[in-house]
Amino acid sequence: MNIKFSERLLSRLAAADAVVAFTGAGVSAESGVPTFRGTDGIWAKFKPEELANVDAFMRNPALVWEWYAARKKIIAAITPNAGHYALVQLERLFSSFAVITQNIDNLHRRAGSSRVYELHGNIERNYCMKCGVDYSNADILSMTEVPVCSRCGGLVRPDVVWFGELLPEEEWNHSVRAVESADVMLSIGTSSVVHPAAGLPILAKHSGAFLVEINPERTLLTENVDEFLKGTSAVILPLLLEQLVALEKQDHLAREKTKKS
Ligand code: BJW
Ligand code: ZN
Repeated sequence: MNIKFSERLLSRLAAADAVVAFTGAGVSAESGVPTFRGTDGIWAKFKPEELANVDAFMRNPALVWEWYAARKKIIAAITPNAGHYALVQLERLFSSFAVITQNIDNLHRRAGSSRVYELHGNIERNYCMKCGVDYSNADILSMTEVPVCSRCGGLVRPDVVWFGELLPEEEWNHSVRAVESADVMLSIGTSSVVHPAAGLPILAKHSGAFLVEINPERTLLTENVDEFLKGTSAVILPLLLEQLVALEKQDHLAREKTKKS
């Protein structure tokens, strides 16, 4: 595919010291993890409130666990895609680069991103709601009934953030700090409907960052961004990386020439 990004976008990126990539379910779609909303989303049939909240879990832990066990299996079997890997390469071009993700699938870390803040938890972890002890996915998936704690008999739940729950404080604080000092923020593959995470791109813009959105569809954020790059993350991110590296090479050659003359 041949997309030529704007001079404005490339020069803002080339001049940036600090960049933040804020990601959502769309980034993992091309790895085979279904998104939440939209016609193909995992919630096309279920309302999020029916499964992703603590009341639903207490009412019917077997149903909620059935859903998480299925997703744990899908996620364990897939691999990061070209979008995740392009973010790993981009990290090397800036003095500060953070990935802030709403995704729980651990694919950014598996791809090799070194600074990842997970705002909605991680599906590879589980804990007892009564005594807090951790359980691995291997422990959980070997159980045939609803997982209960072998130490205290409490219910075990996935370590993810459900509706009405607070986001992990440390991850949130680090994210806000990274966003406030970003020169460029990329919002990638998120519908921008779930708060407080959806407020981060707006915070970046108010703090002076150049705001870019990558998504095949327009979202609630689109009218606020400086550049909207329409397309999927596994296509757009590698192209952006390629054109940025080409620009840096040109600049380097130009500087070498000036030194010689
Ligand atoms: C592609 C693509 C490709 C497709 N390439 N792109 C302010 C206003 C209104 C409500 C609230 C508010 N503040 C808080 C609330 C309540 C609530 C909320 O936001 N509700 C809204 C739905 C209205 N928020 C909360 O409850 C949060 N907690 C909180 O606020 O605590 C304070 C509090 C305490 C007590 C009482 C009240 C408040 C917690 C939110 C937790 C969200 N958890 C989930 C589940 C995680 C576990 C799990 O996975 O099972 O997180 S919900 C779900 O949505 C998941 C996601 O991380 C999150 C965001 O979804 P995302 O990533 O944007 O996915 P999609 O599917 O929506 O979009 C995919 C996008 O990709 C689309 O745009 C596609 O076009 C695009 N795409 N293919 C690139 N190849
Ligand atoms: Zn326990």
